[in-house]
Amino acid sequence: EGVGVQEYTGIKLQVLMDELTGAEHVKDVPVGQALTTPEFQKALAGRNLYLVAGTLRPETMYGQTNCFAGVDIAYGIYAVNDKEAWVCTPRSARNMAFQKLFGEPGSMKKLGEVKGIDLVGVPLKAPLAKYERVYTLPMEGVLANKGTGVVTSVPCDSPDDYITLQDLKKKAAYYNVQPKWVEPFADSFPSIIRTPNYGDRAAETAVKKFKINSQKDKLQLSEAKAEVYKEGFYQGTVIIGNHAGKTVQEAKPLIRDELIAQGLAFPYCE
Ligand code: A2H
Repeated sequence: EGVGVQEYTGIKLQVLMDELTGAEHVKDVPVGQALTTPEFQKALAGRNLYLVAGTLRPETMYGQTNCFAGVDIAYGIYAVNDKEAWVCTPRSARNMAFQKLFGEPGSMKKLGEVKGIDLVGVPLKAPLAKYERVYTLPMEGVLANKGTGVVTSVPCDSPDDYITLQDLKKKAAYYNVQPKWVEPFADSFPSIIRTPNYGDRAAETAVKKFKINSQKDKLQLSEAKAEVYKEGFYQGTVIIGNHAGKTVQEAKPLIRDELIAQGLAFPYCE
């Protein structure tokens, strides 16, 4: 671990609460039950609920296809103000409290708890994503002690996200994951960044180049990640959205600032 401060962007993915109880959902696969209990709804008191994902690549948010949670991770649900509550690890919530994200420095109000497994299938509205709704899916590699413990998935530019989504597409019924939570997204995701050596789908190119077959190929994955990161950051051009044509280095702070100004994201450090 380096000594520097890691500057994340917290991305707010809004839980589509109305849909959790709606007919749209598969009745024999109950979803988000911990979030629909009368007790929790009472504590939530009409606030909008968000899964907050920590990312280092805010400029890729156009390419979000889903959100990842760790099935065994214990998340807390914290009031931000009267209008919002956030789902994240207790560790990150403490950091957020000291970064004054919940009002007075250090102040925190916990409304409830939820295990990652209970978030699988929860529908979300992801900022800048082309899809009206994306779903929460399980990922083995989510670390409880990094970021918020919630990872937003960009298969176009993250080898981890790409291979996990492909794994889930192959493995039907893994943690009750439904095909409709995965299939519409796994191959038809949009391209965000053009690179000279890895094309417009850098993560997919790298996964093939390094012969990665599943999430278990950890060594090749870390090489692929490093390559894609370098390629995108130093040589990438954004090809979507209102900063299309700018280099990644130019566009990144602009897109980040816009997301923050629109209340769709926040700065988070650790
Ligand atoms: B990145 P660093 Cl497009 N567990 O966001 C595992 N991974 C986590 C995490 C956790 N608790 N919290 C965040 N991350 C991921 C986008 C992205 C990311 C792209 C490409 C590369 C990339 C979309 N996922 O990261 O160890 C998040 O994924 C490559 C490293 O603090 C976050 O940024 O450097 C990144 O890891 C933070 O990793």
